[in-house]
Amino acid sequence: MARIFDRIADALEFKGEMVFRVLAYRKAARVLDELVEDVAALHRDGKLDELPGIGAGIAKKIVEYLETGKMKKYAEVTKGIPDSLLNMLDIQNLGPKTLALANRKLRVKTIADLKKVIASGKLAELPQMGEKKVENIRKGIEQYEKGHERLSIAVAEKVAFEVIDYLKRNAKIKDISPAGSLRRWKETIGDVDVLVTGKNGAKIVRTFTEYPRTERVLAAGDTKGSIMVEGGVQVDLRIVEPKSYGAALQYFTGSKAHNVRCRNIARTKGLKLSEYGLFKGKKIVAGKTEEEVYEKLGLGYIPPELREDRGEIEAALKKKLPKLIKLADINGDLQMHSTYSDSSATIAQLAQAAEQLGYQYILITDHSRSAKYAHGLEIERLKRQWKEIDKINKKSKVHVLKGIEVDILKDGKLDYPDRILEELDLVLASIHQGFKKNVTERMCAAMYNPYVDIIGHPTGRLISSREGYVVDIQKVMEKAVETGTWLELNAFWDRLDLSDANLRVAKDMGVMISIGTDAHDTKGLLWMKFGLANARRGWLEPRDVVNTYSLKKLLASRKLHGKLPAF
Ligand code: DGT
Ligand code: CA
Ligand code: CA
Ligand code: ZN
Repeated sequence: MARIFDRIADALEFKGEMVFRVLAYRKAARVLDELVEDVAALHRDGKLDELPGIGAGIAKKIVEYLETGKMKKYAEVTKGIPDSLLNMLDIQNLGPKTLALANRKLRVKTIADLKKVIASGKLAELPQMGEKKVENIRKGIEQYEKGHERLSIAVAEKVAFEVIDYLKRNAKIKDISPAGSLRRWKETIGDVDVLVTGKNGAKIVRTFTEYPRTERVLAAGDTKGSIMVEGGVQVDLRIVEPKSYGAALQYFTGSKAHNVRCRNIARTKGLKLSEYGLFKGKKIVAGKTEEEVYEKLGLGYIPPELREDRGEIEAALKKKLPKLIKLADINGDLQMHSTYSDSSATIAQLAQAAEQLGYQYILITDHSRSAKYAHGLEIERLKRQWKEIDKINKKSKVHVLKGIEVDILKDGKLDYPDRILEELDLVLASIHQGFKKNVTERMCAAMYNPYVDIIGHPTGRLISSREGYVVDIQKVMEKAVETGTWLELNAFWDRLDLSDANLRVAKDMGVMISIGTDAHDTKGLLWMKFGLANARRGWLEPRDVVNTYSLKKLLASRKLHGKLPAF
């Protein structure tokens, strides 16, 4: 149902409908998508109109769909507009008006068509287009295609979890584990790999191909199978014997580059490593568990997140592997939004959800007043929020910290005066406007403000769709160390910003990292695991991350309480 509402919004946008009507459908789509309860049950109990953002008109359409399985509005607005065309609205820099024009004048219906009219120069000749606009669209297509050939970690993880759960319940298997890039927790995943042990391989593969969400069976044999799951996710399954499970897991976890190094090390020891085991001549010396394989190679266990041949082999040989941070080390979440701005969760609900995660503290970071699109807080409302937080803290086990995600404005100033920032426990400053204009300078200026503790999503990328700011991140890191400002690792799966590579550099420079989920509902707090995955891929240890601090230490580590400010 959420997808249908999104499609209606796309079609209306394409037709040049008024923005507020489009937004109403988008909002409905998001609310439904994030809904925990059964929508049919809500309807039965007459509670549909209690959903935030669902007006009478939308509620009627939900009921129509529940009762008839169809929605007239959907058929009406999408009539004559192919899906391939609407999908193109996700391309950055290509607005609905331009798309409609290209469709009408140049018969553009697919991305391939669009690329053709860009190459031929015909798109640039349309009224009000020009070379520069077209160049931006071309870049948008590039980014879109990059983002769509690989899956986000969040999508892949969910599919893998469901397939593994299905196999555990329906097939006779002994061990089961994800492998490949998913087990290494890469930010994007090409396909999902799953490894199992069990007696009857052919039967396990058959059960696998009967997974209810299978769209297509790509391969099915005695030791491997491959399916395409709804939504275009490929899942590869391998079956091995228990005596080879560890070696196979090592092999199929990859990365290829890491495996090449491992095999070479085996060779120098007069051994041979394959997916069947570690062999001396014909005799197997290790294979049951990954631990024994790594042990016998003289490396000691290397966590999957490090297996990229980025120095982990050298570190392992010297027994200098990092003691990676774990989810259990995390004492709190340092970025989230409440109903005061654009989230569906109240502060009390967030505190309660955080308690279930065993946290000591959370930082509420609603948007500041310039963020009109996100219902940013005027000073009056911010002050009202403080009162509510004080009240909640009297009862709550989790300490709610007063914070803000204050906009770094186009001129480099912050969206609130210092006298307001001073009142907050922690201040997170982020760029949401002017992505190309003096970003480095503006961020540095923000870091020189004694009340700014954290810079939010420092590169501004969206993995699936946006490249991010034009920013000298090295310089930002230098200033972060100099001023004692923390840089954020945003755990939202489409940001994961700082990236693993940037985190590694930051760690070596001595930058402190602050992890925030940027949750806009209580479920969003669970994204912490993606942040942790990225942190581990960036070699971070507990001491590199302020979320491992106790509440007391966290507050004592703010720049105003430490060695600074000398500026
Ligand atoms: P992906 O799916 O593109 O995100 O990346 P991976 O790493 O999951 O790659 P995939 O699915 O092609 O293969 C899974 C693992 O199997 C890979 O990480 C290492 C192993 N593997 C696959 N093909 C080869 C190969 O030709 N040589 C070696 N050494 N290992 C391989
Ligand atoms: Ca894979
Ligand atoms: Ca694969
Ligand atoms: Zn933000």
